[in-house]
Amino acid sequence: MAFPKGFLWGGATAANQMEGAYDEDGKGLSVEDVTPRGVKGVRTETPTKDNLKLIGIDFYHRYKEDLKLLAGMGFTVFRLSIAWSRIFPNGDDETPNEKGLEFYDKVFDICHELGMEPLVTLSHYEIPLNLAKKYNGWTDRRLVGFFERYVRTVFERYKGKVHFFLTFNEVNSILETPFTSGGISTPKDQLSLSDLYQAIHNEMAASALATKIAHEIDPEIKVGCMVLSMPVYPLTCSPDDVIAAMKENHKNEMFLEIHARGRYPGYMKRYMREHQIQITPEPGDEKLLQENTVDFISFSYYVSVCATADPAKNTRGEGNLLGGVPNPYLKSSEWGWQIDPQGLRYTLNDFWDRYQKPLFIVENGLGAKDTLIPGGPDGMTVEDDYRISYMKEHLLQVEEAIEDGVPVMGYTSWAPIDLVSASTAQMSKRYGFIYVDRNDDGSGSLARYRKKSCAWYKRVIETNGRSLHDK
Ligand code: BGP
Repeated sequence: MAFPKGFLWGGATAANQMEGAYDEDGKGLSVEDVTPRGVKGVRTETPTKDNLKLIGIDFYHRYKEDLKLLAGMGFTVFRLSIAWSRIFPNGDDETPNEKGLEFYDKVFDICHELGMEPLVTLSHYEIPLNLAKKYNGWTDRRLVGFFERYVRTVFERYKGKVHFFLTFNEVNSILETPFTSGGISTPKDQLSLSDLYQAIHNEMAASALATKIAHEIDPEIKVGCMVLSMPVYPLTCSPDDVIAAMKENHKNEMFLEIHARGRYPGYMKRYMREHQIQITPEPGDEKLLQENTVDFISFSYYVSVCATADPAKNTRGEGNLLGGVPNPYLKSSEWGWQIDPQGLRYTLNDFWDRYQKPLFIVENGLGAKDTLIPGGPDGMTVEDDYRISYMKEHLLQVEEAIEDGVPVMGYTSWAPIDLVSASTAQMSKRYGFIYVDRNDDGSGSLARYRKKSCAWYKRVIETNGRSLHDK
């Protein structure tokens, strides 16, 4: 029996992809409200009707029913994010928006009534738009102060209600999507490496500061970093490819080194030197990072990729924001993301070997097209055996890692209920155990229907993973 007692089972979501109500009760605009085509798409000046996130799946008004459906699967944890712009509409406001705070009070209270521990991301691709426009996002050190005010408000307000916080969602994705991840308005092709790494440094300082403040306000709080994990394998066993893969991995591992060990790794100093990257840390930053490492490491896991030193083979496939050379041994999802369950076992072992911090898988799942048919407990359903088999394969690898001796705190699948995709802003890229009747053109009743995977996951949770071995 591999999954330990108390293993946290649940699902993961983000405010901007689910809540809707983008301008209700004093909420300000976030960067997501002006990116109707997803992270790599165009930006608009003001929100446009074709942006599905403005309504999302209307969680803001349906949270009670939705939380009940999730708890119905036996969830013991529910990952969600707080929309920063609901609490500080412009990001740089002096005082918080009470209505925004009240909303999350209600959500957290219901989570507890239903037996689910909230796992809260403080910043999940939804930086207040004003901070992007006025300060160029995290390139400006003043954001550390604004973030400090926001997190202090949140930690104080929800003291006793939230015990697990994550600072920045997929913090390393800023390398690829600086606007979505870092509120950086400068187009990526014009952004200097110095500005990019200054923004990263500012986020690292803000993350350490948040960890410090959380522990001061409530020593019971556990703070984790959240990285986009994506093992990079050498395309061949040529030593050149091995080094190419090592260098690609370093770009992402740097974020873990800083969060878990509190210092910039040597290879990063070299990279900065060789690329003439100039950043200006504040006095005291070194100590701040050193003294406030995270309590645990959380990560998303969807894909692995390859790297090669051979320019002729250096193509780029699709994959969760950060991509790489496709692996000839793996199959892909309908969106071209390569599926590699063993990569999850590998990642868990790798992170544990290096950092010796408890690990939490806070995103993993299959984005697929679903067909609604009559049946199921709600009159309509989806026979999503492909999703069940994806999750089963991955969870069996989590079990292997636990057998390997890796301490895994929990698993929250992305996303337990269909919501708007981050990369493509589609509804049709569905991840849920619960179907939401909304289409890419915005039509649909928003009704919820439990899919076949819903009963399957319920049983996995109820048996603490033992049913994964059912014939
Ligand atoms: C991660 C994000 C999520 C989520 C997920 C699935 O990158 O943290 O917000 O959306 O991937 O990606 P997508 O929605 O693009 O399919």
